[in-house]
Amino acid sequence: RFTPTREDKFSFGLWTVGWQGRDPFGDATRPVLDPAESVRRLSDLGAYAVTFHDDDVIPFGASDSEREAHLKNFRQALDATGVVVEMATTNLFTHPVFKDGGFTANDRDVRRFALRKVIRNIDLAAELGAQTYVAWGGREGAESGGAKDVRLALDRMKEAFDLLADYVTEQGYDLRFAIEPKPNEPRGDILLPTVGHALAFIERLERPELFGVNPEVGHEQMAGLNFPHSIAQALWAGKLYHIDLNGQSGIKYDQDLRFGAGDVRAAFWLVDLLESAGWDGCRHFDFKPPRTEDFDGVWASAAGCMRNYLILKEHAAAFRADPEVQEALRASRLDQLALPTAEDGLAGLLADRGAYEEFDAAAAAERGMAFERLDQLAMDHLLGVR
Ligand code: 3MF
Ligand code: MG
Ligand code: MG
Ligand code: MG
Repeated sequence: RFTPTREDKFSFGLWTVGWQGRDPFGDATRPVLDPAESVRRLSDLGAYAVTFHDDDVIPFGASDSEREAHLKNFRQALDATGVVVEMATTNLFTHPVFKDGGFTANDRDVRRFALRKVIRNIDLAAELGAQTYVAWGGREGAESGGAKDVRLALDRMKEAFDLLADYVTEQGYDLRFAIEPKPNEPRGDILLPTVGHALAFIERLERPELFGVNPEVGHEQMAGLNFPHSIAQALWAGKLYHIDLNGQSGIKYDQDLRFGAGDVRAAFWLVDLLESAGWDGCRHFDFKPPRTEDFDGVWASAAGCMRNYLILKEHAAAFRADPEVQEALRASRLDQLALPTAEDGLAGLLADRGAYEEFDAAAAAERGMAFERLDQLAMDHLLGVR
């Protein structure tokens, strides 16, 4: 029970289990982890796929022969385990050259270097069979008002994504982009801070169909937003191309707790939403095993992400199947929300005296919505007492 299988399509970033625990106040607490070892251990735990930044597999500045050796080692582990690569991304944030950003750095030569770095890894992503290319613009932002002309920076961001879309189209790659929003950290303020900002930006691109979003639980919650609501809007727009699952406790630094930790109620509604929507993407974890942990703790943390997803999935399914819940949903008039407001059209609405002239607003105002009973049923299911 709650044992992951490949069919669950769980996926992990190599940088998650590979995080050495370096933070702004402390040094690494764990040694370097060989990506091949990560692939093997994640495979043993039941994961289906891994994802990576270029620099997670090939250290920045590696020579061509070093690059080949690192790739060979990584490929051997993939082949031996059957673990697949479903997504890849570019590190445009660690090296000091990106201190003012990649696609929107004020320095033009840095922007050109950033684009070439992305294109090089897109070739590798396509070769390894990834279907999604994530772009998190962690350094695209500012600490002070005069430092960034945001309208010009958005022009440069659009220019970069348009060029990348031309590139994958010309190469004939079967690859879509997923933009990952984040409000702040490491920059004081980051461009495209929320799912909503990213969705609006995508519509201004030349090939919007190639772009969706990669929302991360903690990133929206850092801005005090309701993550399941953001995911619902992304699904509604047909733009949920990928997801970063993790845990976060409220508005503070990016905690990257294992999935299910932090706001467990948001996690419950998220799993309920993804499962009832039938979303078929990988359940991808972007978490950080806390720096208190040794490697046993790292693997326990990774296993916990999958276990919590499966527990919540079972509880959400039980919630939806419960006859008392179905009755409570009707009492809360969720069935009415599914009906068009004016299937009789504008003329019908205007001619309907019951809609306005004879509408009894006082009586409608008196009707309770019965949401508290419904939510307690959810709570009972979430806590496993029903
Ligand atoms: C930072 C992040 C990133 C992105 C990654 C792209 C290092 O808060 O979430 O992880 O997810 O760069 O996938
Ligand atoms: Mg992320
Ligand atoms: Mg993050
Ligand atoms: Mg995070």
